[in-house]
Amino acid sequence: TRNGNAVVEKDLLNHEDLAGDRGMIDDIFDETYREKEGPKPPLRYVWRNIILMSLLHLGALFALTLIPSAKIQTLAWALLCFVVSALGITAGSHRLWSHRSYKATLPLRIFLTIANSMAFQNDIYEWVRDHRVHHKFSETDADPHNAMRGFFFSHIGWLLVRKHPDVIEKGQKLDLSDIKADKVVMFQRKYYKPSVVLLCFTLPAVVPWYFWDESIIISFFIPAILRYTVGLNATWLVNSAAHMFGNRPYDQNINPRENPLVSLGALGEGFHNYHHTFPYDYSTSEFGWRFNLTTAFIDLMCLLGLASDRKKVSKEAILARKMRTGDGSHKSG
Ligand code: ST9
Ligand code: ZN
Ligand code: ZN
Repeated sequence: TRNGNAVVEKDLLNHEDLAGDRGMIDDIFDETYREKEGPKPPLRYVWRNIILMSLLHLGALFALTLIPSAKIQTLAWALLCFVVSALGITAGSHRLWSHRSYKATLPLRIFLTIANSMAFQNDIYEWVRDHRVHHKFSETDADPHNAMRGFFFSHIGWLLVRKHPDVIEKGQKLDLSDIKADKVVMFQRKYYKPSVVLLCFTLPAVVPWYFWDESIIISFFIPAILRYTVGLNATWLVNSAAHMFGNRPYDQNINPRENPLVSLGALGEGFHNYHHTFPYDYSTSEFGWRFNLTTAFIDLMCLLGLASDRKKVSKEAILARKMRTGDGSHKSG
């Protein structure tokens, strides 16, 4: 069996810390779903997205040529914007809102929502909906970035075409009541477009120009355009590379892999065989802070009293799962 409900329940029972009230979060693989028979629906290109994504990536290439002329403060600022916006995805829409793997107080949720708009990866509500359906129907027609359709589709292609009807059909049956009940998330959804203009493009560009007289071209292309494009690709590599390249120490029957390189760029999100096996673990990895700035951030937030209730799978449950369904790679390293 793949990581179906029975298996997950067993892992849960093995660990008392998980008995906390995560509720019935709809992120567990559903092995009863079958893809529809017959020919697949034809691809329907979304030319607006194809053009905008091409322009964005051309802009990012141009930005690379500007790096040697940029001030050091501007590069440091771009890196800071990268880390903050990435945390809005990893600690925010992913580990907090999609998987409910820890709890966050109002001030932290406000910070993560601001960081999330800076990352411009669709509003939290839409991200969570797509992500829960990705876990529940992983690598089928109902997975928005189904890696069975190849590297390009799971990386960026899925954002350039209309969704497979099964994504929408299955997605509409998900329980999103916890997300709808979060006023900060629904506020962001209401004001999403202006929040992106302000936080993803304007703020990153204005700071270097205003505070240390950086040229307006460099201010716009490096901390805004290049930082945004790198953040998108680092995220997309989780869907593409980490579903294809790496070991499967926890469950060899699923495609997601352990990919330390992806983890490095995605602040800890590349341990993807672990994550699909134990989606409720707040660290998305067995190894704490190793290649995992997001886990360090969440731990710091707990220390400051801004977060609590981290869900962690016990070492014993992890080992039992490795022995039962792993590929044996954990023994060699
Ligand atoms: C981006 C997102 O890049 C990246 C997400 C990556 C996920 C990563 C996962 C890995 C985990 C680890 C995290 C690592 C992080 C590392 C960070 C390090 C830096 N369920 O979508 P529409 C319905 S975004 C239920 O338009 P189309 C719904 O009614 C980049 N229902 O479908 C909806 O209406 P509403 C920037 C669903 O027409 C309606 O259908 N953004 C679901 O097929 C229409 O929805 C862009 O580029 C569902 N799942 O269009 C925009 N889905 O919303 C890209 C849909 O009102 N998107 N419905 O309820 C689009 O333009 C379109 O979505 C489309 C499909 C053209 C792709
Ligand atoms: Zn995945
Ligand atoms: Zn996930």
